[in-house]
Amino acid sequence: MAEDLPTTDIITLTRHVLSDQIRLGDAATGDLTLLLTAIQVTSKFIATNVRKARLINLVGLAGETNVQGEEQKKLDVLSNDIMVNALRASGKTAVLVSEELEEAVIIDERNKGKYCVVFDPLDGSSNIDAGVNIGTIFGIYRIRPDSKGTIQDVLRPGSEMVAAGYTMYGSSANLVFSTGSGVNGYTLDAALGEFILTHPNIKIPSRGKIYSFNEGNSMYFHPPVTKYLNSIKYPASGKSPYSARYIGSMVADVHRTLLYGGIFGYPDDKKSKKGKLRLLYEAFPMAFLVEQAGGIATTGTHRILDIVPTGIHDRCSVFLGSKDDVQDLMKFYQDVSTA
Ligand code: P6P
Repeated sequence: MAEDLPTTDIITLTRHVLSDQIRLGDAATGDLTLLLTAIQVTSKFIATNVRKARLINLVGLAGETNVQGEEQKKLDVLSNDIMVNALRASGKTAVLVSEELEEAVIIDERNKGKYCVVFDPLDGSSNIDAGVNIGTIFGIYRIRPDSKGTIQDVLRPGSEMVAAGYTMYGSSANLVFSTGSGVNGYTLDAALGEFILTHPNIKIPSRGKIYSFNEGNSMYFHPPVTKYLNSIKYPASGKSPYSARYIGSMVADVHRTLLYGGIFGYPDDKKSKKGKLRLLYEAFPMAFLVEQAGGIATTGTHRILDIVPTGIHDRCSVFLGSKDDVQDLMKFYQDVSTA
């Protein structure tokens, strides 16, 4: 629960990030603060368009398909352009990776900065027309020392990210992010045009009562997943079964998991041999947040943040959530490896 924040002393995202910069003293140049401010503006802009999409007929197909071969929705295209333009104009970025762009964007010398941003501009877009919560997911690397900013600066483990977050567009716009010292949540006050601190220092419960998997893929699941799910659906005597909650929009499913606990999974299976979710701009940022909130993010056998990407659109198997729940899942993989 958010502590009772005094209404005459609202903490905006900008003020909160600035207080971080002041705390770091001379070590902070202010560049990350300005970058996060630019990202905040993109979230406000995208939120506005998502909210009025139905009114100005922005929903529906844009007539194009993206690198994933998925039909692009108009809001996808718009959100990607908003992000690329604002991040380039910030003068703080060197490399951009977007789910919507086949190649990485290398920023021109005049606008080049020292950060790389990987992002999914509008994740869960298949839900746009149904008015279900969707979101922007982002992760930030600092370019390597002596680098001029190349694709090698983003083909690094998620553990080398300096910040990560998401903005969920639903009944309100919620921006949740971390710069490596815990996780904070902000809610957009549209009248003020400011994200206000509403969820300080989010900590994921050590165990939850919810599992979030697309069980429509059950026939393809590998045995450890099937055995784990059976253990929480048909628990030993005396225990209550878990509840199933699955929205099909990662930002919404992860947001609920962060706040309520439990486990979210999109594992690799016999159909999606490498999994479905993207490593760089879906799994890494969410794993960063979940670990910062005291949870675990794994492929079942490996810590997600330790994976070294080989390509900017790599996929990976994802289980994340409450420490105890994810450790229970991992035991079923260990049983296989020791069998
Ligand atoms: P499925 C949305 O397309 C997405 O990338 C994630 O937001 C979500 O978790 C997943 O795919 C849903 O996939 O196969 O259950 O529709």
